[in-house]
Amino acid sequence: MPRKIVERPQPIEYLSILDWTGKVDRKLEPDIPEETLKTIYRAMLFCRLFDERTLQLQRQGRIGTFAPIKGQEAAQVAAVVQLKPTDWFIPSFRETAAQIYRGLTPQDVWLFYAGYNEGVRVPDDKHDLPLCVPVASQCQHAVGIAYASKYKGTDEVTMVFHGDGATSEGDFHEAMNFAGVYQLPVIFVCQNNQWAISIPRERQTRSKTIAQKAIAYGFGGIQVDGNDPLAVYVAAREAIERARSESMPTLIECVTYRLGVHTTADDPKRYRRDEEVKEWEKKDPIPRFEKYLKAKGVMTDEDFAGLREEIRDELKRAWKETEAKIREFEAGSPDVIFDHIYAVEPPELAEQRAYFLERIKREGRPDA
Ligand SMILES: Cc1ncc(C[n+]2csc(CCOP(=O)(O)OP(=O)(O)O)c2C)c(N)n1
Repeated sequence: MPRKIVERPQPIEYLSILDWTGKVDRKLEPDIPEETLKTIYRAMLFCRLFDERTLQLQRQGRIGTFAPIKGQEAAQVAAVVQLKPTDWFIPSFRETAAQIYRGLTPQDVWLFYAGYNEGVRVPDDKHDLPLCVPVASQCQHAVGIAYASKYKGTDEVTMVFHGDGATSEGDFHEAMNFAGVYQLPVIFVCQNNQWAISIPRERQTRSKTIAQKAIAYGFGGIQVDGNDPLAVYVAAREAIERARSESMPTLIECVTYRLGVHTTADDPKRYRRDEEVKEWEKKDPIPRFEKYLKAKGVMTDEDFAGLREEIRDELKRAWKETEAKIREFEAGSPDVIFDHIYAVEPPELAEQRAYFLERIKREGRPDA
């Protein structure tokens, strides 16, 4: 027979449990302990307030440019909350909520954006990687780590985050292929926030979903409402289980929205409509989760307000500490910019460092 269907196309599942009005699908609602629900909420709110404060600091010129996460808190926190500390967490540059949940402090993040490498130094006992700016390159790191975990026979799972734009990069496809061929315990979490700087989702790919790209590589993909912490939690739970017990990868597409700027160097008014943003503001994961927690009797309005105050105070203290650290670093020698580049400094860099120090001696510090 010259023509036939080789295989029936695999359908892609879409999962949503808590809609934006606060209505829950009782049949799908996961049984999450109250303490975990509160932990997820606190982490989401913490990062929303952290994000607002970081934007102010950047606008005041106290730190450099950064990528805000406003709107993507549920997709990040509810995905990582079930990882063990020994599992591997690999972020891109927009996973501050997940990074902070995994143990990075606001002081670390601010120090990094103020220009100090000390802020991205991950303690040796942690199974986390520093943020990755080259789009999709972290997918390669993730499959390498997952391959090592499988080779060593550990039960570690690797979770890597990337954007919708990253799915157009060769690195993403190579990583997906490698994960499928070697059946690696890795979970790709795509934060489909609808925009890759000024490129909208519909110009990124002709595929109907991003999740379906997993089919081509021989494993499962699922699309979830990324602003619904319950749906993200369930999809992550299933993917972690599949990775841990069957050593099989999964691609989770979290349909979410970047409510703010791409980075603080960007002006989205030049390419996207305000009405679009307003529509997505209605689907904001934080008020949605508050409605759920209130209806369930887990938290009250007073609890929400109290928590906001507590977090604001914590952030105030954290910035004071960060400023003190910055002053301490500033008092040091500016040739610190040559540190942490190579484990062993190559001769040309040593020459540049010596020239720089000599010039400072002659002409004074450039920042004085
Ligand atoms: C390899 C590479 N190419 C281009 C860039 C410039 N760049 C930075 S972010 C970005 C868009 C990324 O979009 P997406 O993957 O959807 O993630 P988002 O920023 O929306 O979270 C681009 C093109 C880069 N950092 N790395």
